Amino acid sequence: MSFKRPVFPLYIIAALLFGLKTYIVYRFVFTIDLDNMMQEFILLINPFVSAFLIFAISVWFNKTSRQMKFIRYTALIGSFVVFANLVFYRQFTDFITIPQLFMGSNMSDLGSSILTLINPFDILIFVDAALIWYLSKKQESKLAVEYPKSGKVFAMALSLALLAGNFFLAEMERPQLFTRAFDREYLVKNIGLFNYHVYDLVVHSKTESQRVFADGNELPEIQEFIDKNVKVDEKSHMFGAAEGKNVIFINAESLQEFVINNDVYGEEVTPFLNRLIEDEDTYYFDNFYEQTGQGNTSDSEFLVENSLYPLSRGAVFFTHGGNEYNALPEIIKEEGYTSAVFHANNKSFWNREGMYQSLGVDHFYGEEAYEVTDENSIGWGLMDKPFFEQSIKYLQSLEEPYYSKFITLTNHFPFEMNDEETSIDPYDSNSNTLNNFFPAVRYMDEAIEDFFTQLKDSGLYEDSIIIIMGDHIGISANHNRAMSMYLEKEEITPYDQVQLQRVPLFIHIPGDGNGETISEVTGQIDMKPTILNLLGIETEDDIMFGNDVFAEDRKEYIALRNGDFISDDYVSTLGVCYDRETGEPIDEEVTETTEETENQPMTENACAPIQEKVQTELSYSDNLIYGDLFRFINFNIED
Ligand code: GP9
Ligand code: MN
Repeated sequence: MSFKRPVFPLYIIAALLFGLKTYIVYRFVFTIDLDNMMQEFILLINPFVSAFLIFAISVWFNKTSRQMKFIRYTALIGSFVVFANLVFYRQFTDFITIPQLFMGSNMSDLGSSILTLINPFDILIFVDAALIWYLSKKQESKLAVEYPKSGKVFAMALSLALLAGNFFLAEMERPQLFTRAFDREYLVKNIGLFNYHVYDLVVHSKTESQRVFADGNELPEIQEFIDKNVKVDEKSHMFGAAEGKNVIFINAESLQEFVINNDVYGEEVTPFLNRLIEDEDTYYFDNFYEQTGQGNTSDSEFLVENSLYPLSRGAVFFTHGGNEYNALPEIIKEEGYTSAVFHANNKSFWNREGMYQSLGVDHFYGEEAYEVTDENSIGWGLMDKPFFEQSIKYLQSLEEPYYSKFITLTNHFPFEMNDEETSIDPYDSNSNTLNNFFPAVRYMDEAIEDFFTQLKDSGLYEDSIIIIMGDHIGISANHNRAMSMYLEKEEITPYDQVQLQRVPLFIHIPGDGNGETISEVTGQIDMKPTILNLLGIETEDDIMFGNDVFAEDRKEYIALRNGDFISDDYVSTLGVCYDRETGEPIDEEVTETTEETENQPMTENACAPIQEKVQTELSYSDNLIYGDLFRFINFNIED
């Protein structure tokens, strides 16, 4: 049987071009950290390995026209995947996960943000696909392959061998690469964007099947871990301090701690909040961390309402919006509280409408509850000042006592402001995002000040406590150069990066008089137990991973969603243990030297014992959500 060998097979041309393009994007467009030559090498080979793997499938098509069609569509779809990840990366410094693809409604709502994330030069990403398209149509006879079976098997075997080689190097460079699934940058830089997506798909199917097979068997083990490591026996001195009062919770969009008591060219960024810290009725927490993942605001809401961690992939509001929970609104309803959320955005954004039902929220005032015009909106929608102003009437109509949450919107990337509402000058650096952040934060500060006045004027203030919490960072690591300039630091180290994850927390209790600044390490996971304690509500057997922020005896660490943590003494990030006070890395200690290990003593990092607990805690929280385990528990409130 005769077969045809082409001049140069198109699938190889396509793999080379596609590999080269992907490498250029990895190396020069994504900001992937490379620490050594091995990492450089792996990053160089993996785009070619995965491109070869995909394009080599084409040799199995017997009809050359089908073969050509496969190659050109693969090049086009592949280019689109690179482009989509790039746009996503510019916003989130992260790669797309499968659950996020199902959040189309959110993506389309990105509106003005999306346009700022696309660059005209991005069109170059499609150049190779266009060339392949042309060649596949015009030069089919010269470039198509008709191999005998042995040739096909050889192409496949070669591509799999290359892949195995790549995986082997990757696993050597980064042990446990595949088990630390949340470290997406490591996955992409070691196995490539496309293999990462395949891996993500496999993980996704696995977690989906977890619910089906779950039977609640794990619950005693989780409860035991919580009893031993999390639960505090003593009630804090603030137990019942706000009994029967209304709770007004302000979710302050993208508000970070570093702007508090700070200035831009001599102008205070948050004059109202700074004064609020000094108020005798305010408890201010300056070492309070956000613990969100890919679900941003919705993740912070999830943490607050449940004292569970959001997921490492996707937004739990989307992926597990139908689960059973034992959320704060449900618990306090038993004590006669009404709950309401105010947010002038689409109700479907982050699947809030669906999730709020699962969390037991009684009323959700979304965009349609507000009068939104061109004049009173900017960026993502209704500006914060009219938002608060228009909310007062609804707040007055709620049955007391209530737990209400206000989610602000103006201080959201890309931090657009109009001239009339801009009170301070932007910063001047190479990052427009950071520059514009300051005037937008100042606007939010003014909006919150006005809201306090309105609460007082309408008589709602006295019977309420007001909690203000930053939901997550607004300035990502992409802006580190500008950030280091603003903070007058030589560089932003990984330690600094963790410290930048601090967001402000204010607990303002009118009439309290004992307010102070509290510097204990605390986090969003602590909000549910804190609010329950303030209201004097005791729960029996609840599953929570946080503590009351006022408790003397607290869990020894705050875990971040990526597995990093902060304890009294240490900050652990990217596998390095830092002294929390000095920010200096701590040398590994030699823990064991046996005969066999004499040449290579075993070392242990000071953070290791806590690290282990953090991993266990995060995975227990994940299991509770993936297995929908709350459906197997009957919760009771203590009388
Ligand atoms: C949108 C608001 C902002 O409704 O919550 O979204 P974010 O991107 O911060 O999650
Ligand atoms: Mn947000």
